[in-house]
Amino acid sequence: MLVALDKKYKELFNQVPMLVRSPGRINIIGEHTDYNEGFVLPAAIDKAIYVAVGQRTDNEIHLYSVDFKEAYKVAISDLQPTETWATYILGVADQLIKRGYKIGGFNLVIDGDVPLGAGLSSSAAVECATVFALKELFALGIDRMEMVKIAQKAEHEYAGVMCGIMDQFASMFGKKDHVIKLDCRSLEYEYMPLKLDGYKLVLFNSNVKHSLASTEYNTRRQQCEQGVAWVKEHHPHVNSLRDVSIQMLQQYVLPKDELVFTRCKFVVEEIQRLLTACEDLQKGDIVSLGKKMFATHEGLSKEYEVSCEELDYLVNAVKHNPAVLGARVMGGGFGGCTINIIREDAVEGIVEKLAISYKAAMGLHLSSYSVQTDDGTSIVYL
Ligand code: GAF
Repeated sequence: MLVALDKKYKELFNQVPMLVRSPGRINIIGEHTDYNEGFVLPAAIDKAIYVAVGQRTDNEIHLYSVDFKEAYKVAISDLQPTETWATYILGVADQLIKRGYKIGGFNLVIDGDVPLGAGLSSSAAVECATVFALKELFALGIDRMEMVKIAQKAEHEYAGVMCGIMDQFASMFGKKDHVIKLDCRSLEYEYMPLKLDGYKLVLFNSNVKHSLASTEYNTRRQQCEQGVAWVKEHHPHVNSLRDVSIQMLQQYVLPKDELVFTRCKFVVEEIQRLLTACEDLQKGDIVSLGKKMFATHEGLSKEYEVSCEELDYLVNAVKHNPAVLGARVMGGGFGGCTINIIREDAVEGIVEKLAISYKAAMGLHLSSYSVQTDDGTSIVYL
């Protein structure tokens, strides 16, 4: 793919490009906790977005997507969101300019093997690849954490999704054979070795993406903020669900709005669940970790209501299989993938059977990926 990308760039722009890779991500546990100042436990994976970039002598941005076989051209002075794949790249350029970084015109060709709309954060990977490439190209001297924030803001302003920091952080900071325990309040992080002796991480892609995803995501965020505001009326030090207990929710939120209570309760419990899951990981107790993943799914499905029929089907179908330690919907929800911990020797059989039954039950094709953890954003040398 890289050789083809390099070739395409040379063909289009008659220039030697710089290549940057930024990976997709998985998240072991800790969902919808990042924008509530909780913890997350993501890892970068061996599926990535690649960009080939080079400077231009004018002030224009010329883009080409190999996937979509489509070009996009705009003057730097005319940057605005678009409804296309280009928006993530333009959003990053816009953020850099708004923050006073000097960038000129550039060419960029994009390709990758992160499945789109599968909940593996292809958009964060595009943003991180772009910000890293532009930082190198224009010698901007921005550190990784700042790049993460720029990428996240690009998603807010150009894709309209008020995402937390997890996806961009994981793409930028990933480390092979490790998961990252990130405290989304202090932004302190710790790499934890991921040892799954005899087990594999397998993703089942439902191949659905419900159109409500981004609106519902933003609604969940508002519901959490509402819950915090009601608690804060009585406990002024409370700034996020990280500071809130179930008892506070029962006292101040439940009487006002049961739905907001249920949403907030899930988040408070998920933050706790993640902390105990980290202890499991440290002890090498992946059986216990797996059970927590099922519990997370239950909460995401019944309380936070970000699952869907197809994802519930995929989790329920493996739930009682002794070779599957844990399974749950991963990422924002409303489609995309489930993440599963499956005994190595059982993977093939389960994938085969599930593909057949999923097709019969939902009328949809099931894709599956066995993923490895990998390093974060970097330059690629051919
Ligand atoms: C999406 C968001 F982009 C993340 O910030 C996070 O909130 C996740 O959904 C849910 O955990 O991937």
